[in-house]
Amino acid sequence: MIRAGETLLVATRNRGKTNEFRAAFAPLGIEVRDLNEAPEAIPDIVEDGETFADNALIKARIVSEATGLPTLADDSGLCVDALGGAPGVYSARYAGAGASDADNNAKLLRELAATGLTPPDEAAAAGAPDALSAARFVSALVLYAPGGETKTAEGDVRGFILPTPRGEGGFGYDPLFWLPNYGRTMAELSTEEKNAVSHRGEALRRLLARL
Ligand code: ITT
Repeated sequence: MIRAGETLLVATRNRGKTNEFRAAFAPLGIEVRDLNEAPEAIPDIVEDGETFADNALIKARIVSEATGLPTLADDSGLCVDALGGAPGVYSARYAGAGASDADNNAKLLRELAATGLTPPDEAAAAGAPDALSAARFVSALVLYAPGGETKTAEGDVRGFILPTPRGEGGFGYDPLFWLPNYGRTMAELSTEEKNAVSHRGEALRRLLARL
């Protein structure tokens, strides 16, 4: 569906995701372009699916049909144990439509404080005694080819939510998401390190194995 020397369109306006896809596809000789650079008119995309996979398919199909190009879409989010899996598919708009990453992170810390829960024992055992909850990042990927052929894959990574942000890299909730195996937050990793451990990196390796 996509070969070395070709350009892959990624159905995202999130430059953080684009950076990660660019780093992952460069060694394969595949250039990545996103919707911020798409000259074609792309219809409004309403992400009203109930699952990450539903929303990834919505994005990939709309953009592929509008452009006639094979299109990769990611739908992803953070599922926090102490919040019953929230914000989940609402991660991008947790603090409201148009919320910034800082707004979403602040809301996450407010909601966790409101639970009144004590830090989980597993966090202390993992080396983060002040962590507020265990959590999981999830990514669903859909590669949609003109004509309707699709390949799909999911990935996830477990970690803990810290009470204060750390690191300048990545995007979204990365500064609050601490990885026991690295002893660092996702925002303290390089793009290559993040791709090696992240939900999106895992989903992408699984997707490439299915091509
Ligand atoms: P597109 O729909 O244009 O791709 P988006 O940011 O709105 O961009 P999603 O609907 O998939 O994408 O929402 C994903 C949100 O989940 C994202 O905005 C972050 O808040 C969070 N998220 C997902 N992956 C993340 C990651 O690797 N690091 C930090 N936060 C992440």
